[in-house]
Amino acid sequence: MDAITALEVTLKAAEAAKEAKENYSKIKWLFHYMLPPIKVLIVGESGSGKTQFLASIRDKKEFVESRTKVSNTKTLVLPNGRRVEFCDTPGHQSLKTERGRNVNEIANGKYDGIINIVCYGYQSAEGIDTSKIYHGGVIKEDYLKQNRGKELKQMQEWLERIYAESKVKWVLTIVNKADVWWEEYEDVMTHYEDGSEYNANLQTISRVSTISMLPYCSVINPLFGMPMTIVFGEKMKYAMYEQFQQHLIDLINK
Ligand SMILES: Nc1nc2c(ncn2[C@@H]2O[C@H](COP(=O)(O)OP(=O)(O)OP(=O)(O)O)[C@@H](O)[C@H]2O)c(=O)[nH]1
Ligand SMILES: [Mg+2]
Repeated sequence: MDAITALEVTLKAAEAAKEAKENYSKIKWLFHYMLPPIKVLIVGESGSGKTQFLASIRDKKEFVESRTKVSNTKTLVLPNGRRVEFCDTPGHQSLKTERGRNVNEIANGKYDGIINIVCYGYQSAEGIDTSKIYHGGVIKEDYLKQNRGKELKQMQEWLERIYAESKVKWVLTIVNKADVWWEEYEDVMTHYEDGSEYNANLQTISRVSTISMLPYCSVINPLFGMPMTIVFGEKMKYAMYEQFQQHLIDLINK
């Protein structure tokens, strides 16, 4: 074999190896895609941003404005091909029966993970009289405290369904609306971290679950039309999205 032929053979072999590698990646992706989807239940108080969160991770640009009345399922395909099926539930107190159906399925082993959407009391509500919750351009502490109490109360609905028989392997708390509470970062984290009442509630299920928490922003928007101090931008929002995506992959691969 002369030098030119040897070079041609080497180049062809390199090309074939590249093609084989690409095909292998495609087959691996397809293999992941064919696996049964990971099932995740999304819970949280009305107005905490469950539906908007789901839109943000599925790269849907729509702005969510109305309360969810009926639970519904949306699928996300991860970069490696793995499908994740999210069940969005209605958070309003009057819709306890509707979401109760999904919460009961926790005990039946349907869900692999739970995402609890919280927002440090900055829940929005339809038809709210804003004059009752504002004072001097800031939201009244009473309103926020009351909402934080509702968050704690509602989590009991699903916590008590996670017994040893349920398949739930992880519970992730998404502290949503970072654009709204960003300047209170320390207080917000302390409210949900180790040592808090919120965390103590979660620790009651620590034997069967991985418990974690992430700050998040689903959309940058003035709450109740209140003027915003621009300290939080799209770059930070995207960084939080990327952190969430990686975290979800890690939880699934655990
Ligand atoms: N500023 C800001 N607003 C948000 C964020 N996430 C959600 N919202 C807004 O909060 C409001 C409530 O969001 P939803 O997604 O409807 O809340 P939900 O938890 O699905 O409420 P229910 O369906 O009633 O249970 C909407 O106007 C959202 O656009 C966020 O990260 N930042
Ligand atoms: Mg909703």
